[in-house]
Amino acid sequence: MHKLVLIRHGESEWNKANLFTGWTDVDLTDKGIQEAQHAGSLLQEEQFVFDIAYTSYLKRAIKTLDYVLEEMDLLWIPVYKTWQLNERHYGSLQGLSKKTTAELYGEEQVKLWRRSYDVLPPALTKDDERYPKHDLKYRNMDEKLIPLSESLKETIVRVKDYWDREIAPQIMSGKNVIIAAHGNSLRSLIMFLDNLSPKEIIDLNLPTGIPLVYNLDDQLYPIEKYYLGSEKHIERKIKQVAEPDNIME
Ligand code: DG2
Repeated sequence: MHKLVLIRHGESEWNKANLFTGWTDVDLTDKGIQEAQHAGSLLQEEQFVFDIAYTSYLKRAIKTLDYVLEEMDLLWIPVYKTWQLNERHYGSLQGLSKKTTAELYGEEQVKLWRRSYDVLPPALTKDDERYPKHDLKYRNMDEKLIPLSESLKETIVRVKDYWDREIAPQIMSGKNVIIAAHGNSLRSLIMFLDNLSPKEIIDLNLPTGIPLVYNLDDQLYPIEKYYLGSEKHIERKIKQVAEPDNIME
């Protein structure tokens, strides 16, 4: 049996402000740091050990992984960063308030943009300062791969490509893997791991900073999966992601 742990980064500045974030490189809040540290100590208590870690190019996920590994005294393990685990690109919604967008376009439209499988958020134009090619991180990236907007469908293609090429072979070879990434890049991963339909994926919301543990068989089919932590607390956090206007503490 193989163990895989997925963790969405801790609360970010823009999660707190309820803004569409996507590829915007915002930092963790103090609460986000605490969430990451708490996740690390839970994993430590449960005696998890990782051989290798993966994360995105975005600091909210990179720092979350760092805080987790620090708590576990595993800062020494190899960490691979890739744009392919970045959050789904939210197009020209990036930087807009989720609440105001719902008031302008209606709750239903915003739910389609946030949770549907294949509805694309409005695209950026290449002269927009938010176009990733203007960011140092992506300067060597093939322009054909740089998104102007992504639905979950496009996000899955790039996440699955990286999974098949890099992550799955490591797990198959017996390594324990942790992946620190984002709400929608992890929903993408879960969609193909759990073989969910476009209808089933709509209701999947990932809480910030909570380790999601998968036990996988030799073909990497899930045998069991569970969140680490108090069920009630996790349920509240999931609800908050689904309805971010109802801010709870
Ligand atoms: C959030 C997810 O990404 O937002 O891009 O706004 O996981 O990096 O905080 P993350 C964003 P929703 O799809 O839940 O609205």
